[in-house]
Amino acid sequence: MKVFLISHIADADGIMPVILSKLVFKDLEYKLLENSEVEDFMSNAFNDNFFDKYDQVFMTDLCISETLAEKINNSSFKDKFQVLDHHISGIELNRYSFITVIDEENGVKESGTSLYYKYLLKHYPIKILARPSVSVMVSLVRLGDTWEWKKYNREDARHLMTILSYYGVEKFINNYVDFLLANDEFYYTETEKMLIETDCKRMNDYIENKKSQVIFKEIKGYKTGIVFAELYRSELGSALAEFYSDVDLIIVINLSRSISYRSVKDNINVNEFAQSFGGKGHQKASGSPLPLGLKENIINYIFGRDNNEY
Ligand SMILES: [Mn+2]
Repeated sequence: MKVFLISHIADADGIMPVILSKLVFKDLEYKLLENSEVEDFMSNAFNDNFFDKYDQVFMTDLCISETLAEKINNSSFKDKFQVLDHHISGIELNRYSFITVIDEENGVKESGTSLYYKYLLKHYPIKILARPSVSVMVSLVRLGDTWEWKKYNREDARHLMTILSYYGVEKFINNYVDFLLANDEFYYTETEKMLIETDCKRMNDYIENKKSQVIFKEIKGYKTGIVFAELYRSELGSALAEFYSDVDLIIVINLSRSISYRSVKDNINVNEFAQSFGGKGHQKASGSPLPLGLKENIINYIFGRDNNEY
């Protein structure tokens, strides 16, 4: 069986489905994408009949637009396509047989990885999937991605993100495929533990430093705190949202990637806020793409002025 997987490039929750797929399917190809790239990739692939050569196509931790879902629903592609996502912004798409969006079930927050794992256990119940090393790693990814690790004090769940950022995507995948094939129990190696400890200190320093760089601004009636940062986006956003308790939400602008929105307030829905800027996500954590032409505008702003304007 030939399988194609499309998943989210941004974090462990998007990468873990590749690892699980490699354990289950011999003939696998995959594509990791940013949220902003999904629509183009999928419409092109769909229009070019790219998926014809595959028996099954999965999409995890990402979702497609309603327009594309409608098109797929009117084609035979829907019979071999399965979307498994946990971003609440796509919840209405559950009416399509090939789309499953679950944000939370029975009080447990789901993630792309946890939904995919359940799907694989049900449809491809091979032995290795039931190994504690696999199920523990899946639950660590879920705890880390949904921030439930905070509720249960599971710092070790966030460490997977640290390892991912050091290893990079390809090495992370290869490393953990080998690890899960070889080990019944999940653990961090001595080298990884050292890395985690060093990185933790670096992250705390980074966050501490960013606290003084926050720019406060009211946007669409919300009190926001804005910061430019490329590293530790989630932790930074969340730490700043807690630290500056008078702001409604924190905006982290990563000029290399995208914009993140974080809040710790019950009455604030950053998914709605993100949607008004072309983004999406969860109630307390969302993102939106960088506007087109932003980098060019910045360059022009810096270098495009006349001499006497400096
Ligand atoms: Mn996710």
